[in-house]
Amino acid sequence: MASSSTSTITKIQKGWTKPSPHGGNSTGGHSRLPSCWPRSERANCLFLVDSSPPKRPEWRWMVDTEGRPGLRTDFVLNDQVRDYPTRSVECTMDPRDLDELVRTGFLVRRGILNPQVATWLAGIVLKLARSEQKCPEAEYLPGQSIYIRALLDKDAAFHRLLRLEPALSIARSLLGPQVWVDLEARLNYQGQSGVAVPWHSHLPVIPDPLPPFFSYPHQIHCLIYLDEVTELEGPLCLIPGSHMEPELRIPLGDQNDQPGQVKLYFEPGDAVFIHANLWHRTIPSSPGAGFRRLLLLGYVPSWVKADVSRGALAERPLTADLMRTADAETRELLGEFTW
Ligand SMILES: O=C(O)CCC(=O)C(=O)O
Ligand SMILES: [Fe+2]
Repeated sequence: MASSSTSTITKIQKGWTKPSPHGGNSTGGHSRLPSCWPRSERANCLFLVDSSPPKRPEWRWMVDTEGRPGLRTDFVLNDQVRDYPTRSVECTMDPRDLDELVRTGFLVRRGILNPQVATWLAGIVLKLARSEQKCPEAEYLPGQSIYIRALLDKDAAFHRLLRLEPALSIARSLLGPQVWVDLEARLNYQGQSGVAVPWHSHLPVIPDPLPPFFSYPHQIHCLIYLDEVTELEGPLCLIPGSHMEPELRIPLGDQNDQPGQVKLYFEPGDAVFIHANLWHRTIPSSPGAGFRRLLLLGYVPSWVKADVSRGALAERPLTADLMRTADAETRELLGEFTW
C-alpha cells in the first residue's frame, strides 16, 4: 500500500465524514471547523462558512459479563427511504483505547487471529504469491516482495475476515455504521536483506487550502501480521499523530528516522489499526529474515465508491471506449483515480 505500489483500497474515490466536531466560535477568518481538524487546514480554509458541525456520537459504556468495558453507539441514519433506521454498533473495546486510536492514529491489538489461523492464511498467501508472480501485471519485485490484491475474490478462506471482531466494530464506531471491506496482502520473501517500504501514508489527497466541503479521507486500515516480525524481518515504524498533519511532507523513498517514531514488532496473529493517513514505513530486512506476510484489511465508508449499482445498464457502456482514448482530466471526471 505504499504510494509506489498502488492499492486497490485506495483506488476507489475515498472520502470521509468530518471527524468528531466540537464546533467552536467563528473567529477571524476561520470557519466553524472542528477543533480536531489539522491546524493548517483550519488556518487555510478558503471561505468563511457557518456550517454547524454534526454531533459527535455518544459512546455508551457497557460492561460484558466479566466486567470488561466496551461501548455501544446507536446511529440513526438520515435515510428517508428506509424510514430513518437505527444501526447500533457494539464494540468490545475500552472506549479509552478508541480515543487513543483517534488521537494517535494507531492501536495495537495482539492476537486478533489465533496463531494457527494466521499460519493457515500465511500458507494461502504464499500459494497465491507463487501463482501471481508469473503474471506480467503482478506487483512483484523479483525475489523481494509482492502485493496481492482483491483477496476476497481469490480464496474463500479470507471471507471469514469480513466480520472479524473487534476490527469491524472498531471501524464502524469510528467511520460510521456503513463500511465496506477490501483485503490485500503483502509478502516479503525470506532470506533477503534490504527489503523495506519507505515512509508513506495511504491517502495523499488533501488539498491546501482546504475547501469547506472537502471530504477528509478517513479510513481505518487493519494490518494483520501472519509471521513473526523481529529486527531481522524489519519492524513497522510509524509517527503517532501524523494522520492529522497534512503539512508533514516526507520525500518519496525517504527511509530516515523521524522524530517521535515508534517501532512495532509482531507475533503471528497480531494486528495494528492505523488511520489510513498515518505516516509509516518498514525497517529494512536483514539476511537472516524469515517470510514477512501481512494482510491489509481496509475499511472504507460505504458511500465512497463510483458505482451506484442500480438502474438499467447500457448495452455497451460508451465510457469504457472514452476511457481508452480520453485525456487525463476526462478520465478523472469519469472516475479514474490512481496514485
Ligand atoms: O509491511 C508492513 O509492515 C507495512 C506495509 C505497508 O505499509 C503497506 O503495504 O502499505
Ligand atoms: Fe502502508
